[in-house]
Amino acid sequence: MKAETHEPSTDGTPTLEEFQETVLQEQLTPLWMGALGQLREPRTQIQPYLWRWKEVRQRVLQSLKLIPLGVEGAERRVLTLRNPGVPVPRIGTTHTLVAAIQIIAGTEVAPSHRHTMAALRFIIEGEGACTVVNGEPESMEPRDLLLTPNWYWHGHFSEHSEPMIWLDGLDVPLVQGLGATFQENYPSPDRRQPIIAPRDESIRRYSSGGLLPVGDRTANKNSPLLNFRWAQTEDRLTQMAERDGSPYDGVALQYTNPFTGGSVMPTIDCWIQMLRPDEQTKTHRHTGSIIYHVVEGNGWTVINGKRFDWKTGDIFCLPPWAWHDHANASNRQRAIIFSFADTPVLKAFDLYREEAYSENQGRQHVEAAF
Ligand code: 1HN
Repeated sequence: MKAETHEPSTDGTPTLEEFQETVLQEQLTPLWMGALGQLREPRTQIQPYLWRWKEVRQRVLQSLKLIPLGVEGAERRVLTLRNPGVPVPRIGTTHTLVAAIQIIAGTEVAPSHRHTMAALRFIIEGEGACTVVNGEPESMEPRDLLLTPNWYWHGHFSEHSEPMIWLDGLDVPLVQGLGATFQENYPSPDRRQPIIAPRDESIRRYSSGGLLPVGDRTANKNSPLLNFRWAQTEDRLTQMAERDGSPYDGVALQYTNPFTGGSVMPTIDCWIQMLRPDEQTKTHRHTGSIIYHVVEGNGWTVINGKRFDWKTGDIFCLPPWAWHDHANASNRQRAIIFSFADTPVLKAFDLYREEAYSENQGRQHVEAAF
C-alpha cells in the first residue's frame, strides 16, 4: 500500500516513480509498465514490400561488370533484398529470412564454403552453371530449385559466357537471432572442393517420388534430393490444376523431403503455386513469414489492405500475421509463384496459427495500391 501513496516514506521505501526509474537503470523492467501489452498478438517492424525484377535485374547485371568474383575478389556476387524495416547494414527480407539475387558468368568460380544458415536457389535465367554441394555438382536450369542445407559445403561455377542469375533464399536472420551463425571457408588454397560424386546424382537416386533406394535413409533432417527439376514440378502443377485448388492458396504444391514427406529443410519450407486464369484467393493470415517470387504471369497480392501488382520475376515479402490474398490478373494465362517460408520452425514448436478473414465475403478491402 505504501508505494501507492506516492509520498516519501519514513522507512526508506522509495516512491513508485523513484522505484521504476531506479530499476530501469538496473536492467530490470517491471512487467506492469506495459511490456505484456506487446505480446497480445504478433508485432513486427517488417513491412510488406515488392522488388521489381526489371530494376533488380539491371542492378545485378551492373554488379557483374563492377565486382570481380573468386579467391582474389568477392566470395559471392550477391545483392540481398533488405526490408525497409531492417536497418543497414543488417541482412533480412523478413525477420527470419533473406532473399538475394546472385550472378556468375564466363568461367567464374564462387569459392566453396559452408555455414549453419540453410540456403536454397531458385534459378531465374541463363545457362551453363553448377552448384557443387558436398562434392556433387548440381546443374542449374531455369526454374529448378536447388538446396544447400545447413553445414553442407557449397560453391558455384560457370561454364558458359551467358550470365546465370538466380534467387537465393536463406534463414540468416533466424540463425543470427538464435546466436548460432558459423561459417568456414573450404580449406584448400584455390577454395575449390573436389568433385566426388557424379553430376546430378541426387536426381537419379531420389527424384522418382515413391521409389527410394534401400539403405540410403539417414537421420539427416534435410532432403537428399538436392535439385527439383522444373519439368517435373510443372507436370505436377499442370495435373493438379485440373482439380480443385485451395480457396486460400490456389493450386499449391509443397516441395518435400522424399524420406519424410515434410519440408525440404528443417527451417525452410518451399512451395510452388498456380493461380488459374481469373483465379482470386480468399484472405487469411498465419504466423510465419513468406518470400514470394513470380515465376510467370501477372497479378496482384493484397497485404494488410495494400495492393501489390506483380509480374514475372518480381519478388515480394509477407510479414508474419499479415492478411493476404492473391489474384491472377489474366483471364487467359496461368500465373505461377514460387515461395519459401519459415513455417517449419513455427510448426515444430506449436506456434503455427492460421485465421480466415470473415468480413466482406472473406476478402479484405484494398486501401492503397503500390
Ligand atoms: C551465401 O553464402 C550465398 O553461398 C548466397 O551462394 C547468398 C546471402 C547472405 C549470406 C550468405 C552462397 C547469401 C549467402
